[in-house]
Amino acid sequence: MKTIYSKQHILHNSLTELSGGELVKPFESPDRVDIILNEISNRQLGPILQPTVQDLDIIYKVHNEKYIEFLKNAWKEWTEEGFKGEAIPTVWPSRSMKSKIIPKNIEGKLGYYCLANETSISEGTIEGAYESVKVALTAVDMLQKEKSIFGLCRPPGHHASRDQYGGYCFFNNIAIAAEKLIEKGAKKIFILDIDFHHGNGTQEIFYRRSDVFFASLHGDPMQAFPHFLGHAEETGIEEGEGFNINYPMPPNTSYTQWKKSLKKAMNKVENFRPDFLLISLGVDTFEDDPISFFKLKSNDYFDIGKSISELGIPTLFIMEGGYAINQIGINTVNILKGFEEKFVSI
Ligand code: 5XA
Ligand code: ZN
Repeated sequence: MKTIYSKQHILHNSLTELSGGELVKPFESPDRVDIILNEISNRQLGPILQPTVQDLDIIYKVHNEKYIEFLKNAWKEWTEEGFKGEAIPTVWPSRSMKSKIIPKNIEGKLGYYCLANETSISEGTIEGAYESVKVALTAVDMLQKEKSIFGLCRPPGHHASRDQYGGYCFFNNIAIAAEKLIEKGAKKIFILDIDFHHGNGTQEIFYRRSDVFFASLHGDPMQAFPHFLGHAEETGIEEGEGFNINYPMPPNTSYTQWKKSLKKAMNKVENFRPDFLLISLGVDTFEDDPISFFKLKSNDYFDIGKSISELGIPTLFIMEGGYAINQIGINTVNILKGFEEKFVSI
């Protein structure tokens, strides 16, 4: 399987994350990519390629124009205001403040466009986020000829909604990939999100649509980030009714329990009969992940890959989360190897 990644992901290299009331080194760090690449090389998954030149205007199909403008200027406006640290909001249009007017000042704008303030913006953040989109778009181009591709996106994307960033995400890479496949003629796309966290951004983007089915397996939002979306009752609206499905699971969920949800989601894939399957691939379901609470083991990831491959659908894997730094490479490559060894096109 070919892997696409951009050397330039390093442009996004924030030094701080607000976690447990402290500013810590971000869990979503550049070395995650190096460790995955190392494992890909050692286990000879396949060639590792840089993204090609891409028309990035497709981002406007997924994200709001003012949001993109905000991201482009956020770091400049923050530093011009004289702030010394990395950009983090302190105030939001919360339930008791209903005005829809977008503030002019950067502190207000950050609150308007941010959904979770663990995610700092720093010099190069937006440039890094564009690189991640290029990876996803290049992977789409190659998927036309291959049965499967791995887009090693960093920063990740599934929390980014039409006009909000957070959860380490700025542009929704997988949603942009889906739009590009549709632009190239695909009629039906299935996005299966197996990251520990609910893909709130992807859900929001496609919630009214029937051409992109979204299914997510994740920690119950009553207990886990992003807390305010990801319940089983969320099934889509208008034309999208019935094309969104969530499988929230409790703390300490084992692979046996998790796989029951995977099987249900796979039934949905089979019934939908998509042209392409897109996987939001997070390995923060791992038992030693520092910010999550499922109990999957390294060998389980091989079985996940094998199971998904049994669907026999051309599949694009897009990297999302995973922070157990010593096992992130093994767990990620186990999924991809499991898929490769089993895939038979139907
Ligand atoms: O999939 N999303 C993540 O891994 C980020 C979660 C951030 C929690 N503060
Ligand atoms: Zn996650």
